[in-house]
Amino acid sequence: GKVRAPTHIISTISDDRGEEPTYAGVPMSSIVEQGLGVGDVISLLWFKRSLPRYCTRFIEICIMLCADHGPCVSGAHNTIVTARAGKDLVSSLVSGLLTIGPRFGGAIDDAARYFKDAYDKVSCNVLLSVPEGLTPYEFVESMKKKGIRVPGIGHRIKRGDNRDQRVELLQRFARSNFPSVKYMEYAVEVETYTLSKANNLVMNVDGAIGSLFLDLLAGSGMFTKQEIEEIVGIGYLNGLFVLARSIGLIGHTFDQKRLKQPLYRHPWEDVLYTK
Ligand code: Q5B
Repeated sequence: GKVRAPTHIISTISDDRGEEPTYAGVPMSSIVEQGLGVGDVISLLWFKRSLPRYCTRFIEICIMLCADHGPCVSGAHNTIVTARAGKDLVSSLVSGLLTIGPRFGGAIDDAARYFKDAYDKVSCNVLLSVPEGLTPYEFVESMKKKGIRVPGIGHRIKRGDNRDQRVELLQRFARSNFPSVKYMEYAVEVETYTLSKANNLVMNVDGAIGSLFLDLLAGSGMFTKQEIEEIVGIGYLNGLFVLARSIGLIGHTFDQKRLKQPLYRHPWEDVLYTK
């Protein structure tokens, strides 16, 4: 018989060899004819399955809400400076994307990891009737002892009395559409405790997405426990912020070019020169 030459790449998410491309086995025509959206495409290409409508809608809401947050945040600032240095679209975009990380936008995966770990410990202890569960108070204090900031908590401009509307929108959607919001409720309890310590320690958009995605994974019935561990372990969820914010960063690049903005130079007066 025929002998297959050894392959150097294994790919399981898409196929372009047939008459039309497929995403996780679903032909492009079917995606278009069924009126599916970008949330469905993300479900197919990232999670390799079709998810229920409320899940794909949630993914789309995350993308829309995180698309931009003004010119002053790290990512937009870098993109603007790069575009004003005369660089092309891709350079301006990636210079902004490179700021996404543990402090800015890239705390979603860690928020999911820590909230999952802490909540699962609590529920496990409750089930086993073990008296010492990891309460939100103990979780926050244990993080403090380790010198780790709670991912998904804290914001530069949002406060207890000026909450992030994006967080509220996501939570409202989940409360009305998700079968269970146990991880989100746990994160809210964590926030209640952190807010009692300082007014800037609100739940931020990373914390809201991280905790709610745990609820989506656990409550939809579409993922096994092992798959959830893998998704959280590999770290899929920062991808939502990266994808979303790319929309805004591209917009900032075009804005600077359209406005014919000159080379940026930071003013001397705003630098503390010291020995
Ligand atoms: N403290 C976000 O800090 C920020 C604490 C904490 C315990 C915490 C900080 C943080 C975790 C990472 C995270 C996502 C760096 C943020 C985003 C997208 C965005 C951005 C936008 C968009 C802000 C003052 C005191 C200190 C700290 C303590 C602060 N955070 N303690 N756990 N999590 N969060 N990132 O304002 O005793 O004085 O030493 O790292 O979730 O990125 O719009 O801007 O859409 O673009 O710099 O929304 O919270 O506060 O450093 O002056 O800290 O609070 O230890 O205590 P700040 P600092 P002490 S959403």
